[in-house]
Amino acid sequence: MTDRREEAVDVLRQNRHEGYTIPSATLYPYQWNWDSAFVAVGLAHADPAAAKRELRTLLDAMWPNGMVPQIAFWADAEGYFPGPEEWDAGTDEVQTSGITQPPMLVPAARHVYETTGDDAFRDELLPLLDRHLSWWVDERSFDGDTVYVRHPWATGMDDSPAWVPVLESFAPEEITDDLDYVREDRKSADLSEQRPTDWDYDRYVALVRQGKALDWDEARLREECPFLVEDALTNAIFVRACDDLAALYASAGDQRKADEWRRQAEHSRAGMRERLWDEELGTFVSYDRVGDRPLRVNSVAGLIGVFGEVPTNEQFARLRENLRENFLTYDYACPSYVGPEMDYDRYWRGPVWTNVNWLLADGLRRYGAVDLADRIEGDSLELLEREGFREYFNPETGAGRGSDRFSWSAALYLDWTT
Ligand code: 9YW
Repeated sequence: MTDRREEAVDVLRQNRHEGYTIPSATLYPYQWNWDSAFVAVGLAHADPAAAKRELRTLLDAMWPNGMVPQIAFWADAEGYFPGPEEWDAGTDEVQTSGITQPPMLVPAARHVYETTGDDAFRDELLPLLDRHLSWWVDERSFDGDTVYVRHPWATGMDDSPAWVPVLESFAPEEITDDLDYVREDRKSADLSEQRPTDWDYDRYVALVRQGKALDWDEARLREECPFLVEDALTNAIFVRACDDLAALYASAGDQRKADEWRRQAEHSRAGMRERLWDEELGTFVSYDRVGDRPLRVNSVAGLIGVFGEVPTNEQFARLRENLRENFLTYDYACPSYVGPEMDYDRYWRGPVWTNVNWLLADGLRRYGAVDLADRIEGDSLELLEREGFREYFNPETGAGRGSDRFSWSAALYLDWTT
């Protein structure tokens, strides 16, 4: 094993708690939803038992209605805001946050199943994954095709410039009367230039306090929450998740269920092509259901449509052009956002993230764009080898940013180098 691979295994071992892996010992001390999915992908070869356990623990945090939370607070920890009391949500089993994250756990489950060939694991997970994706359709879709989220943290790309018009559309005081809080994510001075701003944070916290005041009731939140967004990234992963669930059912011999989820994937894909495609930008964009408007920004989120094989061939030709002309002109692929508010060092406003690169490269291979996928994977490996397992990277200098010994960076390094 190379030194870097050994180090990756070590990062994951050190970040592992009882049955799950925390994203970062310095910033994120609990179980996060899509982080665990990427960790499971990376562990599938290196430690298959831990990969399966990771997903089982995540599904243990599922709410009775089928929502899989963004955070599961399995054990007490210091240093994260908002913590369990602030969210005041969860199940008899575990306290959780009151929002979800992109359903990456389904593609991860398929990956782990196909790597291990463990039929019992597949059969155990099938009904749980089915319940989760059914929740998206039943609780989080206006039209039965595309799905929505109700917090920037649920998108996984918290401070994307796409959310600004929605966050501007309400004053935090309109939805909560308590805006007192202390941030935990900027304790070290050098991080404050790399994290979301206070303006963003006030709105994130107000949305949490509104949710809590409404007892996380989906129907009431659908009426009152000012942030109801059909996120391009979540939808791309949702479409892929439906296809992957169909494939898992097919391998288990349940053709009826396989057909049902294949049809849902097609239906959701058609909805995305029709409503979320932006021909001028050459990408998918998110849609604000409250303001009834597209959120037109050139974010890598929209390119990840390829992960769900969403673009038609014509749309793909345009998307590839956009990728080449606007994203691959930086020294390191692939910046998370390009446009007027681009900031090379701030979180989802420009830096390169390895999980996004992994999704994009996987999707590009599905379209036969091997050269582009190789470029993205090659840059990711170069960054990880040179800078270590950082949370994100400056797309021009390649400098590592955010926390170090970050779990999904280590996990995806393992997957790429297997
Ligand atoms: C938060 C844990 C999470 C990731 C998100 C990333 C950040 C902040 O950290 O979110 O407090 O949840 O944006 O994608 O899951 O690594």
